[in-house]
Amino acid sequence: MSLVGVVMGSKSDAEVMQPALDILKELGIDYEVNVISAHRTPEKARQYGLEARSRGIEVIIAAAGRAAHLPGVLASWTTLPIIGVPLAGSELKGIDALYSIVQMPAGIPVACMAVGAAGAKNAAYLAAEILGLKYDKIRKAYEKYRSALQGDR
Ligand code: RP5
Repeated sequence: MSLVGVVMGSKSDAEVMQPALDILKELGIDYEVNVISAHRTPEKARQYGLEARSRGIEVIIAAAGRAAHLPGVLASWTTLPIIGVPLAGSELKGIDALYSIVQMPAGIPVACMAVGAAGAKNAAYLAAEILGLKYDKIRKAYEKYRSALQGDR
């Protein structure tokens, strides 16, 4: 059963989000991937948010570019933690998506990562930290990764 739901606003977001999937796999975290647009397929976004918890999802990573309302819209339909990843690719190079995600009005939180690939990677690591509170296996896999960093540089 998938613990992490990775949602992206467009198929065109898949390449930059691949590192997140690679990291989740390396850490032994089951995940699912869906392309859902908050503006093109709003009903799908609503259903996803409403049903995610009952399907066993515990953390949602939501990535989008431009006026990136997907993380906030999903957050409006669920109380699961939402990790937003702002993506570049527009004329504004991700500043638009960054501001859209990081500037959620008070009351409905969305965690905002860095723009692009770094954000995709950190979204997976943050998901591991959250899930590690409950799952020892995930915490240990994540701690192993963190320990290995100490010999890197
Ligand atoms: C957002 O608009 C998506 O997340 C994507 O980053 C961007 C462009 O999407 P496409 O027009 O390439 O499908 O909704």
